Amino acid sequence: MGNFKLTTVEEFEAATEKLLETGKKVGADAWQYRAAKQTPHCKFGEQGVCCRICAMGPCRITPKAPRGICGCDVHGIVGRNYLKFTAGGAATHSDHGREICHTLYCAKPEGPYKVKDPEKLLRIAKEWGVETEGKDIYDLAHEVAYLGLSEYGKVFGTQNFLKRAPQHTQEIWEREEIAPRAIDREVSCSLHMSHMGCSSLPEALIRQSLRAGLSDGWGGSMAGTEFSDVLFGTPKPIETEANLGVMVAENVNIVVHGHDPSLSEMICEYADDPEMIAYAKEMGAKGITVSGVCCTSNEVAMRRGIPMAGNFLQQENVVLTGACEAIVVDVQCIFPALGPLSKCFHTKFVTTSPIAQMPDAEYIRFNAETAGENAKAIVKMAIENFKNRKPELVHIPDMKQKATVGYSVEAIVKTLDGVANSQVDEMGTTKPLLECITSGVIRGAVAMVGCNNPKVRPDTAHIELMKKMIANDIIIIASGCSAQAAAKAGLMDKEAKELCGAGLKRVCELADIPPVLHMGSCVDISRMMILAAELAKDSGLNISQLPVVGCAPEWMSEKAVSIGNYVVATGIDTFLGVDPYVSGSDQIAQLLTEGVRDWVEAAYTVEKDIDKLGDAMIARIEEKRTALGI
Ligand code: MSK
Repeated sequence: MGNFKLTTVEEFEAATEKLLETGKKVGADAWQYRAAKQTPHCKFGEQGVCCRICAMGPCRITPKAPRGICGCDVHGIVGRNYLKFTAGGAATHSDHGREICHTLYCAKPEGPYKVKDPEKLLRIAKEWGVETEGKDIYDLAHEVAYLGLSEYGKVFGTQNFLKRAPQHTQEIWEREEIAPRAIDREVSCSLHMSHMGCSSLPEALIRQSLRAGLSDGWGGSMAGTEFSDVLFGTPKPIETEANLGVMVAENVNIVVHGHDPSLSEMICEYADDPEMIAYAKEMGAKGITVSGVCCTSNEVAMRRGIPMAGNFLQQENVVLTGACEAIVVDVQCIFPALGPLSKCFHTKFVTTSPIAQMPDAEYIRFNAETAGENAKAIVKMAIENFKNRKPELVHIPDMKQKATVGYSVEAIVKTLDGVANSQVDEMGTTKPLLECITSGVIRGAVAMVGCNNPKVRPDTAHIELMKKMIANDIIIIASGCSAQAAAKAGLMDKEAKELCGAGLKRVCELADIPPVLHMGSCVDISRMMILAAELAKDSGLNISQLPVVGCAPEWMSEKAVSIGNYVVATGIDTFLGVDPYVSGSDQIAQLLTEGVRDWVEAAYTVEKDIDKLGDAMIARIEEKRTALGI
């Protein structure tokens, strides 16, 4: 195994403890203290039985008060809350996708945004029936971007990307009336249905939850992923590093955080500019280091090899190092705590989007038309802040791991081509991967996704489950903060093959891959849907027959529920380690964990015991193999 060693959760925690000590010296608050003050949580909220959708309440359901003032029972209340939660997630992902469509619409040959993957643009144009012959690539980009934007409010029909799914899946969506129409329509329809005096029938509420989820996964998120690839390049395997040790004490440290790559791509461009590097040196630094947190980090790691400082629950830690000149955020998953925390240090907390405005921040409004100037101003601000550091507060934990990232579907197909032990197929199919699965060299795959949540010891569930899966020859595709947990631990180092069962280890060696493949950010779970669709088409099986499951063991956001709904609605069993506030209704819980299987051939499993969750996933994968006779 050479010198390879995973970073343990105990080591993470010891490093965090030391940073919290620094925080105490300057009177900084932290999520660990706030979580303690918020515990125990409100039981009504946890069970989903509190209704505050009209001003007659709030109504809380108890044995003595089994109905709200309007007469709605607990199942209607829990179901409406679940649908609203989903709509929040679908709106968020999809609005991200809309921003990316808009950025593509603004692309120009002279920049700042250019078309970096014209082949992908041509593929999408043909798929959508757009004439490509003899067209200037930028004219085509604008035409396709306009069509992409139109998907949000299309008057008739369903989402264009649905045609990427296997015929059988499309038929299910039609039959069950969950094929998403206009993206915005599914969000507003969800809010309409869950308004006072509309739906309270569990089946109707859960059906719309699946539909709104699909409008995200096969609509807005897919647009976000596909058009980001067109603009910034489709990811290919690339080396990077992960954990706080990627920050460099002698350099100006800029940390990008959030989700939208339009901002972070520009920051990376300008941080690399010789003029800016010279300016940093003039200000006493040796250079400029850009690193990332959350999904913005995943985006720039996959395309540029920018190192990953950490995931969701590590966002405060980057400031606590005392070596962060600027934490620059765009949208989603940003703690408002970063404002007051930054004030305890010299750090500039820079918000950039009208969507995510927060107190105690410097607001530099970023938009596609002025992106270059905005990014330059932010990089300059960080450089000029270097001199304000308090050296006595600087401590960067000496902790990082190597990681190979950048496994888009295209990259996975290309990389695994040639690995299967017989009948290697031509480029462009998933057949080599299928061959590994049907021969049993790989038993199956788990899509590991989602956040951290203080309800779970941070990163433990991600890491322990991944270790368990790969030891059982189950390959992992990971995204979001789950991917970063893996990278920080060392599971994206190719040497992690040593932790695999014999079959997966052999595949890792032959294909020269780590056993946990980094597929990107939260919106990139759409890549996983495309991979599942291709595997089904190439094998002639239904998606639900594939030995593949999804898992979000530490999820926390509304987006995660929307994701779970589209993964299940695509036919993939999904395993959660945190309850989605539905335990108050046995009818809603039954629908999600069993009933929806009759509609979409998959369902949820919720299990807080991580070991049992892992066993259940392996059992499900083996069950599917047995059913296929492989
Ligand atoms: S960033 S949604 S904490 S995965 Fe996409 Fe991480 Fe979850 Fe945000």
